[in-house]
Amino acid sequence: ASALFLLSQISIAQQKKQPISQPLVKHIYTADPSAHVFEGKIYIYPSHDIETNVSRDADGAKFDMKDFHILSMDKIGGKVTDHGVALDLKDVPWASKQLWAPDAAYKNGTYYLFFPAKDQEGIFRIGVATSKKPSGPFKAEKKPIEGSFSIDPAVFKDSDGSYYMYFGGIWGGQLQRWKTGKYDANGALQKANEKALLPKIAKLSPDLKSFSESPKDIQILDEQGNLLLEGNNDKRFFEAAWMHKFRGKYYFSYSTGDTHFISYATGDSPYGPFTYKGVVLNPVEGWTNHHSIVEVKGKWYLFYHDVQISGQTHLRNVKVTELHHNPDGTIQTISAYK
Ligand code: FUB
Repeated sequence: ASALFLLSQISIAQQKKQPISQPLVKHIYTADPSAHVFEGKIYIYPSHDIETNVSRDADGAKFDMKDFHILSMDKIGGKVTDHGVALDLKDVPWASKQLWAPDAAYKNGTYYLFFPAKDQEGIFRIGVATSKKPSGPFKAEKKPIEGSFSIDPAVFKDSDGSYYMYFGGIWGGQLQRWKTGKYDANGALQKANEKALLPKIAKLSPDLKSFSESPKDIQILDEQGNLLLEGNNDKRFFEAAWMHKFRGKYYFSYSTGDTHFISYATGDSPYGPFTYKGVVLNPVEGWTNHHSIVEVKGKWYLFYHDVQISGQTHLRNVKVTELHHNPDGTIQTISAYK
């Protein structure tokens, strides 16, 4: 019997899937990596996960992050530098808690850090902070972006020099509370047979500190041209919007949340509509899945996270792997384990 037991243990060990990539840093927990090439280096703008006494709830209270650290590296696979605290919650006049997934942009000698946080009323808003350096430190504006709400800003610079912010997230991200355009604390999630809630886009003003238009819905359609339903939860938008452009096409990618995929949909305009195309990244270890897609020296990379170091959903670690577009423009699905 003991020999049989040993054999079964060996076979379990053999079956345990091996990660395809290792955490970029191990001295702090990091998540939601938004990567950009600035000044010839790769800069990563992640959430900074921390241990907390706050209890777990369905709204993500356990993600109680209090600052941002920015990471950089000269090349993929190179040494990773942690530039220390780039922005602290206590220095954001309007914010009360939960610094969630950020993004960054550069324009005319200034770097911009965009980030969600709860305001004094517990409502998620999106703020902006500026610096002369991509690594910060960043100085926050006194108020959140007027008209902003929900979470997960992703700022995309189009080829014509226009900047757009994509944002939104359901469940803890509160998008269901904005169905009427006004905040409703009782706003319910959609039912399975109702149309799924849609992510938002707003063009940014020339100084990148405000919206130059009211946020609009981003339509995600199935192959038949119909809007996805809430019941299509293996395909519909949940959170973690990202935009990249490849050979003139716009690729809108996002997390499906409770089904844990990073999916993508393509279109011919930054505003969409976008047609669902498939999966970029299969579920990772840990509940959340959040990514960015960036071109570095002619190759494309997926930055993502899992919970390899901690084994706990709220203590994540960022990673990177190469991403491939097929000749027909589709993306080869990545599995983070082999
Ligand atoms: O990191 C906090 C939240 O978890 C992010 O805003 C979501 O996208 C999810 O990754």
